Amino acid sequence: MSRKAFQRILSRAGVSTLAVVVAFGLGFAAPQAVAQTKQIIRISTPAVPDDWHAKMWTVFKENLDKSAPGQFDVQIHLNAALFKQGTEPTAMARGNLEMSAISAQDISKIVPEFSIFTAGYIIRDVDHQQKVFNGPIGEEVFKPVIKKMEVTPLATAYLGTRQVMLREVKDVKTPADLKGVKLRMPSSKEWLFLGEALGATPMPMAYGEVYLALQTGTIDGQDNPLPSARAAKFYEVSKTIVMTSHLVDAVFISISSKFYNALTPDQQQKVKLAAEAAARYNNANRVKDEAELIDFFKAQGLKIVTPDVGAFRKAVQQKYLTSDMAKTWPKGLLERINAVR
Ligand code: KDO
Repeated sequence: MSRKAFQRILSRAGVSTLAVVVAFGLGFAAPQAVAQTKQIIRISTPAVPDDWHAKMWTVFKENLDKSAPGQFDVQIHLNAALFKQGTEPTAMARGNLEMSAISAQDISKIVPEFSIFTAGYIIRDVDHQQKVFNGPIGEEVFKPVIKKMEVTPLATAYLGTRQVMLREVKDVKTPADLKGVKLRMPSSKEWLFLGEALGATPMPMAYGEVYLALQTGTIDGQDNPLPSARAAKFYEVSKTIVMTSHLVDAVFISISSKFYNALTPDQQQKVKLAAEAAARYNNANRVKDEAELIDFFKAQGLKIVTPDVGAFRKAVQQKYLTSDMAKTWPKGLLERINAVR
């Protein structure tokens, strides 16, 4: 074929003259190579722009653009703008979304035994969390996720340690002090169970509605890690933080298996490394924030309450261990999690 004829075909396909010249200059590259398009990676998250697990997606994008130049078009959608909170796993399984950071509660809906990670006071701290999920236990518990959900977890991001925040000034020492408190929880039965275990009256609500609900008094409080409370400005409409530290929370950076399995091994490796870099960035910043934020909130006029964490731990653990949920937990897993040091 002459260069002119080739150029006519390609220009109808939207390929520029420059690309044709370059292709011929390189010794006639195959038309597919010339017209190669980037693979689109759509990301959806309810995270607000100022939060670390929103910013981590830019780290993901930059890493991938660097390691696999020209191969991917990473599109980041924050504030649940693309998919509603909690609907991301289904969207990924169906191939309508490529990536998200999903919660243990999302996973438990399909993989009930994963609910062990939704239980309060099981994971001790960020180091424990990272060791559990990056070690043999992680490998084991992610297998049914990949199999049943058609979603592949790539890295574990520390969301932070959840604390209770209330819109009024209140002294809370034990779960009994939360009796009748309308505590917003994310909308799933695993989350509501946690709210109940804390002694409160849980109210399901999407993350994006929490600020207004606190402002208007539709709810009395909500629980989230301190960095998220700063980023979403919940402190502007709260007066008390009760340092219950009830859940050392994670979100799992995950990818649609349909999409991931269609990548070359080299691309898979690069996507995974980029996800790990994003998680590292998030984790380091959240840990730093958690150490500094108490002072920030105090300066904003909030009352910081140190409750009887032992009383909360005892009540919450008791409620979980005697629940139907615990019956789905693989035998010996709790002991193995506890033994990770
Ligand atoms: C929330 O809705 O309280 C929560 O913290 C739950 C998490 O699993 C996660 O979805 C998170 O919101 C969002 O990423 C927003 O920070």
